[in-house]
Amino acid sequence: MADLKALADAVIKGDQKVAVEITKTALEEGAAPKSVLDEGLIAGMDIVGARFKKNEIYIPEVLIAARAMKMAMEILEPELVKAGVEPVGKLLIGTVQGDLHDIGKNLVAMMLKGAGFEVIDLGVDVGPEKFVEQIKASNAHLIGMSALLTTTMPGMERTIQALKDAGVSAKVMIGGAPVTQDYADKIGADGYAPDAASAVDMAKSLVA
Ligand code: B1M
Repeated sequence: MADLKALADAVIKGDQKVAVEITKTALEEGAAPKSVLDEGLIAGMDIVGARFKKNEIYIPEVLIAARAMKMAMEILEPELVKAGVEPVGKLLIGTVQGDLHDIGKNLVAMMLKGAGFEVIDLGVDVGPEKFVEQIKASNAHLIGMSALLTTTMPGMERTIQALKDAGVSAKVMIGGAPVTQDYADKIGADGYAPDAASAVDMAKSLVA
């Protein structure tokens, strides 16, 4: 039987080729897609997240690991759908209006995918109206907003207000270099995370 611990190790090392090979072999041998996800890909990304939090590894290693996970997910995803496996939660994410920074937002999105979330990425420069329109269309449980400029942070508050006005009950999580817990509290966000690994913990607690 394919070694799912070796799959987790391949993700941790960012070895795309091995991650894809083991995923294919595991499925061919009849492993349950959910086990491949939980014991292989998510187990690997959990360790990556924990090491990133402890500053044992840095952004480039996380991006490489996330890429390996993404390649393996492309093979696994159709099998998960066939098997009717539900994601941990559905999250809509975007960088707020006027802001084009997306490296941190992409990292958060990748880590959340690695943790089993379905992620709909709206990209950059996302205005309140688009967040409202897309949350209604997707029925996502969570909205994630990223801002890197002090001048674009108020877009988070405007979006929260627009969501309230539209009667949307999805939880809101925010982050980005200038964003703080105090700011999150001030504008009524449900959660704040200082980094991508903490964003996974926060998202899990918000959908629990
Ligand atoms: Co710009 N930029 N930039 N920039 N840029 C900063 C942010 C800046 C601090 C540089 C500086 O002056 N020292 C400064 C902002 C000052 C401020 O407002 N306080 C700045 C500025 C001023 C600008 C322009 C206005 C410059 C100009 O044109 N005059 C301009 C604005 C354009 C716009 O957006 N409208 C601009 C443009 C750019 C580039 C396009 C050149 C490029 C962006 C490329 C891209 O993203 N595709 C760029 C870059 C790369 C930076 C720096 C160098 C790096 C940002 C980054 O990617 N960090 C940055 C200076 C710096 O930080 N050293 C700077 C790495 C990334 C992984 O971290 O995004 O913080 P970060 O994400 C972290 C956490 O914050 C958290 O998790 C991530 C991973 O741990 N997180 C979340 C992020 N989002 C989250 C969401 C969550 C939870 C956690 O929940 C949903």
